[in-house]
Amino acid sequence: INIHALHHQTTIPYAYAKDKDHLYVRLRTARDDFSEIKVYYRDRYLTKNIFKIRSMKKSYRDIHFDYYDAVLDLPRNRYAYYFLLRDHEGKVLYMDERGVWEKRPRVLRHYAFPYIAEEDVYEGEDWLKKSVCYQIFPDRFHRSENAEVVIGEKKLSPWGDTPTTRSHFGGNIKGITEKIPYLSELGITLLYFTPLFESTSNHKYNTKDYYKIDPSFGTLEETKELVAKCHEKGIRVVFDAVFNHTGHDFFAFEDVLKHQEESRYKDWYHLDSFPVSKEKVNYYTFANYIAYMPKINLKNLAARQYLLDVARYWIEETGIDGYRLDVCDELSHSFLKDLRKVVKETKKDAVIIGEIMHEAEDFLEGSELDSIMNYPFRHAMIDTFARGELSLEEFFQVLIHNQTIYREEITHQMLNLLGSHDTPRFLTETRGSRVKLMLATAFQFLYKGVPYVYYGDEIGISGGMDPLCRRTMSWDREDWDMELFRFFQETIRMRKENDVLSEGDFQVEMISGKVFSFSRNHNGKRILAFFNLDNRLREIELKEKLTGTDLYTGENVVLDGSIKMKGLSFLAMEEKTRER
Ligand code: ARE
Repeated sequence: INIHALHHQTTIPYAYAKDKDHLYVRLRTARDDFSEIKVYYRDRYLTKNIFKIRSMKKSYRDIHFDYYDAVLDLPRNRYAYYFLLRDHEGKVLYMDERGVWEKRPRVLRHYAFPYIAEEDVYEGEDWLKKSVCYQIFPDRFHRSENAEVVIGEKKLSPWGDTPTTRSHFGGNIKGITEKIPYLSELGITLLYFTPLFESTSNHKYNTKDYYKIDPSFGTLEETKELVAKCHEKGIRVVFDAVFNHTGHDFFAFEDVLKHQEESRYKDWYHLDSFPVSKEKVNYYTFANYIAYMPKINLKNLAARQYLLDVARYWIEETGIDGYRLDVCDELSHSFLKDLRKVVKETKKDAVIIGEIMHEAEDFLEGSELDSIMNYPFRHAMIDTFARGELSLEEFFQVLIHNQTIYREEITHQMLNLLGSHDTPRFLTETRGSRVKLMLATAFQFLYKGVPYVYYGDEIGISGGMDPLCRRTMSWDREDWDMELFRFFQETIRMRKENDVLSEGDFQVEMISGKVFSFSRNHNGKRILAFFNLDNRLREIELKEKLTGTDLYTGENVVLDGSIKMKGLSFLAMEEKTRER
């Protein structure tokens, strides 16, 4: 037994309220060390040592560890508990608040989860985990000629040209509304737009006016119409909120530039010295020295209130379903907690998604965000599906780690993307291999978490780093990779028809060279998927005979003792209930 591997803590993700009547507990051990683990628990005020006992289930496993968990309940939700672990030879260990005991001590000093306060409970957002997300970069999606837009001095580039950092293509809000039938045809259910508020750039991350839709995109009325029509079609909408920085032409920063030390807005920013100057960039900005994006000082209560009002305004005005927060990891936790209150008060089931490219446990405990853009997932997919750099053992190590650092609900709500407006497109990462894109997409949709499609990936648009990943969408079906498009449609349908994919667990079943299989299990239903990432045909022995239905074709599948897979292929099936 590896005692060093044993771990429990009374905080997330090892202990937390699942809902107001249930406590989730987890224990980590070295892989394969134990045959049985039980949790003993009782009301913490009960003086008699009469414990309820629950066997713990092995819910996760990675290269090094097994993770056991159980859900406990007690009438008054005040928990005292300890663990009993039995190894394969029958040897017993105990774990209590003080650590691991090889010999049972006279008194076990139990762990305590003192009380479940209902107002602290995070239950997750059901609609979010069932979503299929689609990201749109508004300047590049569709240009309607019937829109009320003001292009001003800007010269528009011809639709289809290669974008530069400065090009404007004239995509607009009405244009998106006109393409709702397309979005329905594709099947997506959640739309995320990069910023829409007034701003001089094509990407609009330098906000000039948080209360105004950019005139080149359209009007408030057109925006309301877009959201309402999306809702009619069962599509939720999330706006981008840039609360880390403003544009340098935002009124408060302009006031600072004009009145300097006398400006009543000087504390809205982080200024190094006076006079503040855009040339010297003697103030904090987004990243370093990006003069046109001065960073907001969220410690300042007036600045903070301003942004909270903005957040409330757009939900009330348009009915949107939440926000994606730009540079979220540089906003303060205290601001995020306030923001959550405002957002939830305004719309109970609205969500907050953070743009955080790294691990984000602190943000995802339940009092701040509901989800993040899962870039670690993207990196793992590129390293494995596009480049074949990680072994499958390493790949799953990364993915399981990415799940086990969060509480359960969050793992179902992570936005699992293959690319975005800030990264090369996946098809470019595969050097144009559409088969690899299809395999990665299939995996993404069969995996745990919300699948996320970057506009145009579904028709075969490629493109390297920003600005090349921001090409215009094509509306000429002659240009499309129709096979790819139909594949995306089918994959989205498959996801939506199978709740196991949005609710179920994730278990790696087999790894053999470049072939692997995994299962998703929920309420007695089981989906099994096999992938062959090798270019060559591979035949793999199976432990048992498997029968089921192919999720794509609906045909019966019988795997009698082995599975033969063509190079770069996959099979997803719902398994028939096994007779044991
Ligand atoms: C411009 C250039 C880029 C350059 C960037 C930073 O075009 O090539 O990388 O400046 O110097 C918006 C525009 C961009 C523009 C940028 C600045 O869309 O085109 O880029 O403004 O003018 C970090 C942040 C993350 C941020 C990315 C871009 O953590 O928040 O960088 N993403 C958001 C938006 C962007 C937006 C902004 C922020 C600014 O999604 O579109 O940019 O509002 C490591 C780090 C990450 C880092 C990442 C990439 O992984 O750990 O934290 O992300 O590298 O640099």
